[in-house]
Amino acid sequence: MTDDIITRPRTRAKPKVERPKLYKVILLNDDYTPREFVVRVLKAEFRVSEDQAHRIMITAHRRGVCVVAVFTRDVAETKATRATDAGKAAGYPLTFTTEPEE
Ligand code: TYC
Repeated sequence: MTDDIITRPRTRAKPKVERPKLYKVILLNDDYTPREFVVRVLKAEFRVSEDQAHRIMITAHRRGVCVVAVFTRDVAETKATRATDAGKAAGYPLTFTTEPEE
């Protein structure tokens, strides 16, 4: 009876799951947007704490740019656009860009 055991050939393909490429959202410094406004936009769009938003804002202010967070491409682009539009709607040149991670 043991001779009748049929074993399935192990031919199942190894599932190939690609890790999606991640994109950085980058905050650019400018001379006009008030600091508190930058902090407010960071909190609203990126759901960071007051403390974290302040750190990100100050880093961009001092160094010219700061990486806010990384997301999949669609999410990064949507958030960067929404955050930039929030500044534009208030009359500020606040700018967020995206860039693929190395
Ligand atoms: N530099 C601006 C000011 O002095 C504040 C600011 C910080 C603006 C960071 C943009 O990404 C920015 N009012």
